[in-house]
Amino acid sequence: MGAPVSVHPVRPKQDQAPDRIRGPYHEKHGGHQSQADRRQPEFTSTLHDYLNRRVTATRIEQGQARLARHQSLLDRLTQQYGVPGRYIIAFWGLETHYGSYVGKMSTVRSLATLACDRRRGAFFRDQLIAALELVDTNTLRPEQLKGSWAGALGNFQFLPSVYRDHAVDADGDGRADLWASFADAAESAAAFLRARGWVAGERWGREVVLPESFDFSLLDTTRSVREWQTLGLRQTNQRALADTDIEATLFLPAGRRGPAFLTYANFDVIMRWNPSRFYALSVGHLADRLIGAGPLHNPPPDDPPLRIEQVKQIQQVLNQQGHDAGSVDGRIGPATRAALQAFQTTQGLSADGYPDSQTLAALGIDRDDSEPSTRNKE
Ligand SMILES: [Ca+2]
Repeated sequence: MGAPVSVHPVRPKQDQAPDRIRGPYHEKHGGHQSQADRRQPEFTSTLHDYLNRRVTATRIEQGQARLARHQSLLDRLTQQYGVPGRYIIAFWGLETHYGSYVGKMSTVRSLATLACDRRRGAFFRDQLIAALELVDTNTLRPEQLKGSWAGALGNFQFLPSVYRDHAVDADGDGRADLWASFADAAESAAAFLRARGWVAGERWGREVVLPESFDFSLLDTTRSVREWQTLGLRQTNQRALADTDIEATLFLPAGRRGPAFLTYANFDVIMRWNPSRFYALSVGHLADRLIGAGPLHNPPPDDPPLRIEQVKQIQQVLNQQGHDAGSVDGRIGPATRAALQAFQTTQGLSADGYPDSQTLAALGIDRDDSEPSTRNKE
């Protein structure tokens, strides 16, 4: 066994995670599985579009109703696993819109096809074996092996190995049924999160505001909340941060014009479910909204998304100029952000590591090319 498997372990580790492995959405759009899997997205997604598609008024409203409906079960899970119910409901809402889209494709067929993939075949072969084990041990009936085109199962879209290792029979009927039994599904999600290190009594993180003049070299660094307070960070209502030694990382996913977040250990636990920081922000923000928090104080700017090809150009130019942006892969991850910061510093620009129009112009990259003709706005 290698590294512990996350619920969606095959997502690229980056901020702008395209939905390449999400079953229900792809099925809805009728994509043939292996084509959908191999298709490279043309555009990166912006935090603005990513959050607006996921943390919608409907999802908040329906989540609040479910949080109330399942309160006693969720209270028990909080006691037992340390994971508050709002997070369980937020994962449920984001994974399958509260059980509305669990997928109907044959898991065996999906995984057998993916097992032939050159890059990730071994991973999906393991998942196929895990799926067959679930039947062999009578955990599942063969006809239950239906889900997304990527083989994810049930209300929380567990991969078969996660189902095998973490599914719980909460209602005591002898089977862990992650479709029909919400108690089983919710307790399994809580058990998975605890197994991946969920810290009871801590939140995922919070939005903060930065002081007027801020040293952007502190981005992506980790220090105690008390130190961040000394450095001038405040709650969005300008109140002081908690006087605590809890370690927090400063994250500016959309540059200085967008929201700033301090993320705590549980943010990393959410990323062990799905290794995308945008996804983790969606879970945390939706969970907050379910208990009455308002929209983000600094909403992310509605910038046009960059083409993957443009990100590659950015990386090439940065590398040519001696700023190490890492491999030219079209993904803006930590190395590219750090290289952008170094470049911005040499240009006298605000070094927030975000490719805004000024930075793109300084890099000699034409922003106008990035405006898609039929941008999908919701
Ligand atoms: Ca059960």
